Formats: sequence, C-alpha cells, structure tokens
Amino acid sequence: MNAHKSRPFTVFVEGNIGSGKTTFLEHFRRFEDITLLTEPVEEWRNLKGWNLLDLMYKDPSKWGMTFQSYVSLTMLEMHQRSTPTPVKLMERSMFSARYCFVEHMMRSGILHPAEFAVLDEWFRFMTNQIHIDADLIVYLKTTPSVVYERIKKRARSEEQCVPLSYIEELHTLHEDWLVNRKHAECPAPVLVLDADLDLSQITEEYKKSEHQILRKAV
Ligand code: DCP
Repeated sequence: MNAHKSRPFTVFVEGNIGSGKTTFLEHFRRFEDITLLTEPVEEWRNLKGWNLLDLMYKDPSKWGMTFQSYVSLTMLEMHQRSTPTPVKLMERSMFSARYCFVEHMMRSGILHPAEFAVLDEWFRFMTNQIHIDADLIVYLKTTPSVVYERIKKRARSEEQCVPLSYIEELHTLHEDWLVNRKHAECPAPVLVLDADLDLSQITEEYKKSEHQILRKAV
C-alpha cells in the first residue's frame, strides 16, 4: 500500500447516518499535518441548482441511480485529491457508497437490476484500474435507535421521512462490510469506536484513534 513515499496516510471515517462522522473529523482539526475532507453533501444538495439528495429521498426509484452515480463521482474526486499534508482524513469513501447505499438500493428493488449493473461496473472499474489509497478505516459503530433519534433531532429537511427500518438496514450493511467481512473488499484495517456515546463523553472515545492516525503524521 505504501508504494509512493510521498503519498499521505489515508483514513476513511465510516458509520451510519448520524453516527458523528463530521464531529469526528472536527476533532482532528486541531492537529497540524492532517487534511480533512468532509463529505460533499452540499454538492449533492446543489448541482447546478438541483437538490439531488432531496430528489432521491422523494422518489428513490426515479432518482436513486442518478444520485448514486453523482456520489461516486464526488467520492472519486476526493480519493484523487492530492493533499499537502502527510495524513488525509476522509468522510466516507466510494466503498461505503457501493457496499452500503447502492447495496441497499439493489436489495430493496429501488434500483432496476440494469441500473445496479451499471453502477457496479463503474465501481469495479474504479477500484481495479485506479489506485485508491487506504490505510485505515475508523468505524463509528452505533445502535440504530440512537442514530435515529439524532437524525430526527438534527432535522435535515431531506431526511424527515427516513424510517427506522432504513437505518437498521444500513447498520447491518456497515456491519457486514466492516465487521463480518462479507465482501471480498475491505481496503484497510478497521478500528471500531463506540459512537453511541453523547457529546460530553465522545471526545475520550475519539482520542483512542489519535495514536493510530497521528503517529503517521510525525
Ligand atoms: N447518502 C446516500 N448515499 C450515499 C451516501 C450518503 O443516500 N452513498 C445519504 C444519506 C444521508 C446523507 O446522504 O441522508 C448524508 O449521509 P452520511 O451518513 O454520509 O452523512 P451524515 O452527515 O449523516 O454523517 P454524520 O451525521 O455521521 O456526520
């Protein structure tokens, strides 16, 4: 994996919707030598004036394919982005897009099998033909009912109709990928953190990952 001496130590932060990925990234803002790449949700909400996230939630069968192909593009752009620092911390990756979100849309019939086949071919091409740096995955593990309450509380307008069953399904898909290793591809070692803790306690939990992330920066 460390083929190029100058390439950054690359960490993906993964976990269910509302698991605190953004808060985790913010925790590392205080350190030098880390580039933080937050998820481009704002780009998904405004592509030439179109809110693809909203379109996808309102009519998943019609917009799921369009939304996920745009997510893939934005993720690929993040994977490819060069950083001036020795550590690169990314919110999500093209892997969770494929193994959690696209997988859910395929299993639930939201995506037509032909649409799924196209997305899957893109994913295979990207992971086989383009080198995607990956050194560590931080998995913010949560209980579905806990994140469901957080999602309701933060009230992101597009997510208002998200049912608990969807959050449970996404939880299972994250577990299958990162803990049960049901997919051939898990691109890096996984560090599991308890992300059910509330804000007053979570800093201590986040600190458990500092060594693994920061020792690469020195
Ligand atoms: N999403 C999706 N398909 C993807 C990636 C994300 O449908 N491939 C959706 C799910 C959410 C929104 O995009 O409605 C953002 O989800 P994330 O879990 O990626 O980001 P959060 O902002 O919820 O993360 P956190 O609360 O952990 O900071």
